[in-house]
Amino acid sequence: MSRSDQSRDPVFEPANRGEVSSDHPTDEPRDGFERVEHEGEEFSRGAGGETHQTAGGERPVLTTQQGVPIADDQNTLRAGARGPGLLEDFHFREKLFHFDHERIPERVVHARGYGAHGYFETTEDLSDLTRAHLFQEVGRRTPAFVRFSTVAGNKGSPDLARDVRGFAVKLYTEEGNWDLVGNNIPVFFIQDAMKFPDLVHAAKAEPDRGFPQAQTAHDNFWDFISLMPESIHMMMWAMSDRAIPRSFRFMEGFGVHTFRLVNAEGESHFVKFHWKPKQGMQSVVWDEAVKINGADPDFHRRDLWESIQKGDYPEWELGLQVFDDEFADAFEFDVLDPTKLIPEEVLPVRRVGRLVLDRMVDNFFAETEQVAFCTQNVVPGIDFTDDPLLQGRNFSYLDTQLKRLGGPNFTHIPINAPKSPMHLFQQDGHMAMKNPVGRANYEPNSWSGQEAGPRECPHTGYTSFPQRVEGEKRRLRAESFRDHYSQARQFYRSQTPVEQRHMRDALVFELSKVETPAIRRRVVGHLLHVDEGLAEAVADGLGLDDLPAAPTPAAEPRDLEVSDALSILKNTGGTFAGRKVGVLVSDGADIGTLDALRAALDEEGASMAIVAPKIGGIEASDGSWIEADEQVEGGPSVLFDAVAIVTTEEGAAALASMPAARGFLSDALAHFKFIGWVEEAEPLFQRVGAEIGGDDGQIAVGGDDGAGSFVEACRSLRFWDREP
Ligand code: HDE
Repeated sequence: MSRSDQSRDPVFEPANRGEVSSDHPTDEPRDGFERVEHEGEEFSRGAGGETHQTAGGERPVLTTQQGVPIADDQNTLRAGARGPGLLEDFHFREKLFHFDHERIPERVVHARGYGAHGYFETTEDLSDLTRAHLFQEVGRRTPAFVRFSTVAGNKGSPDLARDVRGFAVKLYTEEGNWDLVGNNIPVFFIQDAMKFPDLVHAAKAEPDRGFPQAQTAHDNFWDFISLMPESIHMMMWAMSDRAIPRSFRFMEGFGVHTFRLVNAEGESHFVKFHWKPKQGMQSVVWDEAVKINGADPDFHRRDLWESIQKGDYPEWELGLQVFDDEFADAFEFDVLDPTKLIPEEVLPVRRVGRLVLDRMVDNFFAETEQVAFCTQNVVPGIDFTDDPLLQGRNFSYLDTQLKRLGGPNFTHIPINAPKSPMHLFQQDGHMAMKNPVGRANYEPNSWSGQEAGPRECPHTGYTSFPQRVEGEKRRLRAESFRDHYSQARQFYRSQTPVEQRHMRDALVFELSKVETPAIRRRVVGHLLHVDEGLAEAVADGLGLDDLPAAPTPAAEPRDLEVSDALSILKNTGGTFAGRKVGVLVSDGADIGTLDALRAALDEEGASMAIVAPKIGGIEASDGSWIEADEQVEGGPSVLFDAVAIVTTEEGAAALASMPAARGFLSDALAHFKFIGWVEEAEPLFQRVGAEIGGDDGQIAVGGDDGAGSFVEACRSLRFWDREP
């Protein structure tokens, strides 16, 4: 046989031709295709009308983007089996062309994110305050899409980076889309949008070396912070446990800026938006965050995915702080200054609705990646204020979408399109999919009926609040924005001692990564204005010989009332619902104890995962087989909110010889977790140098009440008394 004949050799026949793959996830034809019967054979009919015979009538035929059926997806078209590829191979060319263009620019900030669908339900009629359609009636539901994110890291960065979290909500109201593009921290680093590029450059990887990734623990960030006193308040939040949330479900969200609500009479009130997690608040400890990033860099994604998959839908209440000019004038800070908050004790948060996330996306790229949030997306009844950061954002977001999504028609992508009717004369551009129908593409026009197209409506259309504006055209920072330390001090002093320790440790950790001693000293100088005790403790942690001088403040810091709402540990919710216990087991583990644990956790709305030496599982005390959810190497205790050790003595001894099992227990102890135990587990405790039941955070889970007592203790989330 000559070489040119090889293609006829069966060995070189295209693989799988005409075969049906049995692992195709669904029998359903692709979206937009209907299945039809034709002369006894099944066909899948494309939207364009052409028909393709399915392989064996079971699966849709693979096609090109043009809908042309493909016979061979395994081999390029060649001149002879060992010959050169041919230019006319349109299928190969199209496949590679498309693959080569799969990436779009990642977001310049908030690149790493995870989204879910849900709805917002109004629980209080707000028609006296705003004409926004979604707030007009109790029980009204508005579809919502939420994207959570970190800020500094690239798309592939780990979830547990110490960072601010984005909390961006798109509400598809009947009068258009309202985007509330917030964070999990109620204040921002800077007061003027002019400084945003500098802030982000300083926070992200340093430009000469391209690292560190998703870290503020480096010179550039702290250099910038130390030279920008207005950032000190938010810096304190970023050094608190707010920046290492347990997961998206356990964090608050904030609109940050002061906005306006405008009612049908045209009256305006100021408003600050809050999202309050029904699940309570919870964070991890730093050492845990570091380890989670290795054990499961997608920890937050997985958490949201799993909770929605199992029907445990995360929920937040929408809270409003509503106030008028009189309050704004009397309040001790400028309500337009985004580095300041209004304490809840000064102005209570009114709960007016709930946000429920109940559906994951069908496709991550199409929805979560392509979703385009814009602060300027507001609806009638919601308006802006002159907060200089908000004004700058209104400019920036549209701009960034053009770059990221490649054209002005990104609103045609389903995730961005309003669910209310759109009638406009805008047309054409890249990827236009919704051009106006008919003759008129301008206005005014003298056509009539359908031909005439839409017209503006002064009654129902969006009208801006007619706020008076005056002043000289200058580049100025308002005098009323001068106090940079008082609220930072208030934040620190509102924390529990445990949280204050964590902030001190975070500062020492971050500043110890800063190579330039002068930058470390400058930061400690600022801390003297926040709290002297804190400054001294950080100086000590850094090994400074003396305390640096405090910089001269623009405004002398004041002592403000402590605000309990600012602490996480004062607002954990007192429930263990939605949390997960990792139960380390061995062969022969007592089935009664395991069953009781599972029942008690079920009742609480929590779950449990079996962690075993082998993923295949174990044989329990009654001879039944229990499958493992994690093999101990891949299921370290950092992935769980609490743990239990349910083994035989022999099993515990075997586990004691495994570093991962020892780490499971010693980390749980070091991270202040509640630990359930059975006596037989003692050899493992001994091996890690711990006394079994040695503190009140360790609870015997055997016996009649063991499981119940364990779950009850877990409601406190962590046993902080173990902390030295
Ligand atoms: Fe953003 N921000 N931002 N930001 N921001 C973006 O828009 C910007 C700010 C926030 O999940 C970008 O689509 C400027 C404050 C979230 O898709 C960009 C300023 C707050 C998200 C942008 C700020 C936020 C973004 C990057 C200072 C909290 C992710 C990609 C004036 C209230 C949204 C994009 C998502 C994203 C600009 C400050 C929250 C470049 C100029 C303050 C949650 O447009």
